[in-house]
Amino acid sequence: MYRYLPALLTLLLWPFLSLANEATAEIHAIDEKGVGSSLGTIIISEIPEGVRLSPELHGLPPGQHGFHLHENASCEPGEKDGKVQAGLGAGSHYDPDKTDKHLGPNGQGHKGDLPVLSVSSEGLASAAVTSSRLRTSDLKGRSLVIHATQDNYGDQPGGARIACGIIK
Ligand SMILES: [Cu+2]
Ligand SMILES: [Zn+2]
Repeated sequence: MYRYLPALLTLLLWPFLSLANEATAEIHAIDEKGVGSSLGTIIISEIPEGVRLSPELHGLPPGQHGFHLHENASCEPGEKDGKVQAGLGAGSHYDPDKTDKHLGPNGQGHKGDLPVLSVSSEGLASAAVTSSRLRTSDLKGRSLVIHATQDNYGDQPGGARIACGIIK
């Protein structure tokens, strides 16, 4: 009996163990007035290569969008250059190494730089993206932000912030 105990315990504790490595964010439309309606969820799971972000989103503009992990747990508007703008409460791209460089998911800059999010002509995003530079523990208590336009992993991270969710 006792030799089966470790296996039995693992089996019993498995839901808790796997939950510890999972996180979710409910994504909302945002604008300069605040946080709007829900557009769906992104489920984050830890994989051997890093983390996988699996979106189940609707109501987004078709095309490719800059997509990043931002440092703060907020999707509220903020003021910059004397103008109120959507989602500034999320702060900058997650950058624990203080590189101050936006170089994309395979660069050595911001760890929060994710692969672009692809949205279908129907406005749906369902293709998962992965990051090899993050673990689930980096993501909890921060936010995911979707931008209006494409990210060139250089001087154009994607323009205005159009959708955002706090990771729990
Ligand atoms: Cu961003
Ligand atoms: Zn960046």
